[in-house]
Amino acid sequence: MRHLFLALFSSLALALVGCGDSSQQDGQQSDTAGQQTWKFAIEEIEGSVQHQYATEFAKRIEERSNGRISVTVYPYGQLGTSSQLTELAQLGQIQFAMASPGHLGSVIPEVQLFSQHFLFSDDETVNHKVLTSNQPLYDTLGAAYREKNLHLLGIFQEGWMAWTANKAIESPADFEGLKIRTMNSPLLIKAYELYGANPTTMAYSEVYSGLQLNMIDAQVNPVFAIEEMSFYEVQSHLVQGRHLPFIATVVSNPQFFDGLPEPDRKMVMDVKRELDGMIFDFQRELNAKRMDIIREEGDIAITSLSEEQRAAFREASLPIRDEYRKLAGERGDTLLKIVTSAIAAAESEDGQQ
Ligand code: 6CS
Repeated sequence: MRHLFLALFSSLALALVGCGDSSQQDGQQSDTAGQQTWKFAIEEIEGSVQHQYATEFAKRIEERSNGRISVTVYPYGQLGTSSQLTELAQLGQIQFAMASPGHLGSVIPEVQLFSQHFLFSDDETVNHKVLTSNQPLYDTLGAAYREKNLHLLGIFQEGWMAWTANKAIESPADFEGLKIRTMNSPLLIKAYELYGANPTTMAYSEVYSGLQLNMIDAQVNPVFAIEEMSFYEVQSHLVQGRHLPFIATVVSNPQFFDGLPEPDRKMVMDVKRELDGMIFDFQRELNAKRMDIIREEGDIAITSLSEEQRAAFREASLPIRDEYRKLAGERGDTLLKIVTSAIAAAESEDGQQ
């Protein structure tokens, strides 16, 4: 049944993304004068962090290629759910996509490295350094992506995840029986089970009505998303625990990426490196601005966990490391070692400055 649906969806998406007069190579459009159109699908709506990334990517590629290459950005809802965007990139029907580990974890277990509460530094700049430039991380995780016919191009943060709920949350016990919506990676579900919650998954687009109709009691997302998806309108509490940064990955179709002429591949990599810094600053400012909007327009209690309260959550979350090793095997264990030692090194470098 699922395969039938995928086949039907793929032909529909093919029709949507592949139409036009020009000839097609690997899902991209090109004409005899060498003009090309690349497609970049994102998991968020216009105005979001991912939208900023993709539109800046498009702008810079168009400029650098002197208009030879144009990039069409498809915001959330135009080509399908997160999992469907990943499938389109695997099939080569689109050249670039955002793939959040929160959704990708059921396809690539190793990526659930990014779903582990309290693994990352409390300092976003430390995480930024590790996630954007640690080569062993890119090589090891990139190999897992390649096995699923995806090329891992970039990793970046979109801000701290915050909980919204219809009750106050101050300790793991407050999660007891709480029906919280998470993205669909097994480890995210497990993380909330460790707190005693009753996690459930649903598409991003259904969360607002799920909360409004009391089908779910809580959800978890960065502040900018809580504002733009209006979740704060249908919840009574917003709780900042800094338990996990929202991490996104940028993927490309491997056959397309490997088939690019060397100068074009270099252009893509140069743009990726420039966007690393741009998107870090952008998400910080956007999250702060959107928090102000929620404060001004919302009727929601906003709280932050104290260090003591965070310590209780950290303690309750720790069994997740072994769960990750079970799901992601030897390569997962290697990734855990790479990231924990890189974070410790970056923290001590920062401390010395
Ligand atoms: O919760 C989700 O499903 C989504 N949240 C964000 C902020 N980005 C993409 C993801 O699909």
